[in-house]
Amino acid sequence: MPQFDSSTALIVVDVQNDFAHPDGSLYVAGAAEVVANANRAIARATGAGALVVYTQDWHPEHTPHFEQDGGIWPVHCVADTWGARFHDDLTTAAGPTVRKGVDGNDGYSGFTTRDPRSGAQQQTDLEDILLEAGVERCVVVGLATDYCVRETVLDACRLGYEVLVPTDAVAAVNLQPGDGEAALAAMTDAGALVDRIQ
Ligand code: VGL
Ligand code: ZN
Repeated sequence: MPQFDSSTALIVVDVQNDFAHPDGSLYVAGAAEVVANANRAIARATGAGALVVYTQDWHPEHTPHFEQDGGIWPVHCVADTWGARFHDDLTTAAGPTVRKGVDGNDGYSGFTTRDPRSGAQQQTDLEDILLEAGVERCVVVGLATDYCVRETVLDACRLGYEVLVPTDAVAAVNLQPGDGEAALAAMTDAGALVDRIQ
């Protein structure tokens, strides 16, 4: 796990029941280890006075993001349902939560969401929260490596942050075998430090 300090933020991506619980509709294999290692990172960040920000995928009942409505995903993380809640084992409330996908947008990145029909992009509050806290470096953990972690990391790199991704605190959906590895390679190409960081 990396060293935290007051100019480093820990971004905990989408550790919600639908991704992190075996009964979840989009359960990601390896999520239990992610929860344990995310908790370790949260404890270290909190102890070092670093900002912790959580993201939540937060969808309406119908959105073109879902297969039933023309998209590719099973129904997941519907606002105010069990599936959208943080996994019970996750250390919560160490910092603010940014919800994405509200209004039916695709919300892969914690920083930006996108209308799946028009492609129009919208900002979440995440960048403002980081700016206000004087953050220069982001450590990104959570689910899933090949979707929300990847997009959050790529946006953070684009925005000029130094980005670290501890590989033992992320896990991939792997719709296609190798998606997780490809996502980690894309993050490395974008300038992120992707490693088993102790
Ligand atoms: C995610 C698929 C659909 C994620 C969100 O959090 O990685 N994946 N919506
Ligand atoms: Zn989603």
